[in-house]
Amino acid sequence: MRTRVGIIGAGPSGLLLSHLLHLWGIESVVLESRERDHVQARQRAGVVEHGVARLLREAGLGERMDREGTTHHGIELRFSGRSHRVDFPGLCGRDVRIWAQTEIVKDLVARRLADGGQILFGARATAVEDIESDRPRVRFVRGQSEQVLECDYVAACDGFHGIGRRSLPPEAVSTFDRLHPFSWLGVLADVAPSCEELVYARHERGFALHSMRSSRVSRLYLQVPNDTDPDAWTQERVWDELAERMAVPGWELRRGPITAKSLIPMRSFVTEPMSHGRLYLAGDAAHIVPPTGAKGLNLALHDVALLARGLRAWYTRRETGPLEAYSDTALRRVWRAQHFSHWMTTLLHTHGDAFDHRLQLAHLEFLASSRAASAQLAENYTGLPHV
Ligand code: RFL
Ligand code: PHB
Repeated sequence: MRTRVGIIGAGPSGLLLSHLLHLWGIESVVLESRERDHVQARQRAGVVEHGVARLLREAGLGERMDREGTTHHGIELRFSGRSHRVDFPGLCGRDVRIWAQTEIVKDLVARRLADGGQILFGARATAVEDIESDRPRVRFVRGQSEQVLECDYVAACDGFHGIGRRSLPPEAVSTFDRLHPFSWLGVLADVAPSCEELVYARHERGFALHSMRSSRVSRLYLQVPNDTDPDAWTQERVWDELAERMAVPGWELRRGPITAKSLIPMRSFVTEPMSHGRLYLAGDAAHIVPPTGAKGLNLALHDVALLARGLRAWYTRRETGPLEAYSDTALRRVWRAQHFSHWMTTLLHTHGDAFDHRLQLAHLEFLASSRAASAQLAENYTGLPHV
């Protein structure tokens, strides 16, 4: 099998890359180890930055996001039993869209298939070879047969556990890693959200986050120890803990049946550079951030927009500059997001000793009283256009 761009992974990054290339007349094949139903059902991110929402619209993928998603003009920070609203448009002139990653993936799969795109579900890539030549190849297994996809370029969009990153020569890459000593217990509940905007709460018992998926479905998270067994958390215990950590006077948490529970590790990770020869990494394959800053999905989509532009410059004008600049350009945004995600994580989670807790509270008080401090949060959360 032969194509121009071989893409490993049908998560948001692989699918958007394939779609953007198609819009510019560049053929690709997507290899995805899981089946379509599984890919479309995974519960993950929910916040789409201002610029990423525009990118999706420009790519013809904004229609359902604009009809069914909602625009959020701020978030609420809660600490010491009080609340501080960060007003995005007032502080930085931008907003965010609440639109689940699962929905973005559903739209992308439907659109690629309607456009005659090739997504091979159940096709697990096992090796990427000859990346230093101009004919790289991806070996993959589908059913009982082993096959080879020959390409001009390979894009590894296969997430943190994929094979793309491991196919870079070890001597050519550096990695930066930090695993936080706590995780999130994420739950999905059939109940109307108890707030109009996302609530990020810092509490002595640990962090809590209230997000949403629709007017009838809430998405909530609790900071828990790394070795937590989600089954040890009964529905009642989850709700009691959320209510206690998010409590402010006059506010009540609505409860309803919890339909899904999972444990989410909090990790920061970066690979440098994000390319070698004709193999390019994008999204979680190259970097992951703790979800407190809501950046994982956004970074992934920024990466592939950049990579698609580089490939277009090559195929339409034989220009190599944009592809050569891909890694450096992407990494500037990645490190900005790493810093913001790390900062939000250490600001809001219980960790360290009493001294650290006092520092957190001092910083939260500063955020609540300083426009400049709040503006920094708003700029980073809604997405920096110039990075
Ligand atoms: P994805 O979404 O992980 O997609 C990678 C795809 O590659 C496939 N794959 C392979 N296919 C073929 N051959 C192989 N050898 C393969 N190995 C893997 C996988 O099956 C998969 O379909 O990466 P992508 O596209 O880069 O997108 C990144 C985002 O998914 C990610 O950054 C965010 O979802 C991160 N994240 C969250 N971000 C937030 O901002 N807020 C969240 O609440 C949030 N929750 C999460 C998350 C990531 C999670 N993972 C990856 C553990 C919750 C979870 C559970
Ligand atoms: C989500 O809706 O899943 C979500 C929102 C904001 C975050 C993390 C996750 O920071």
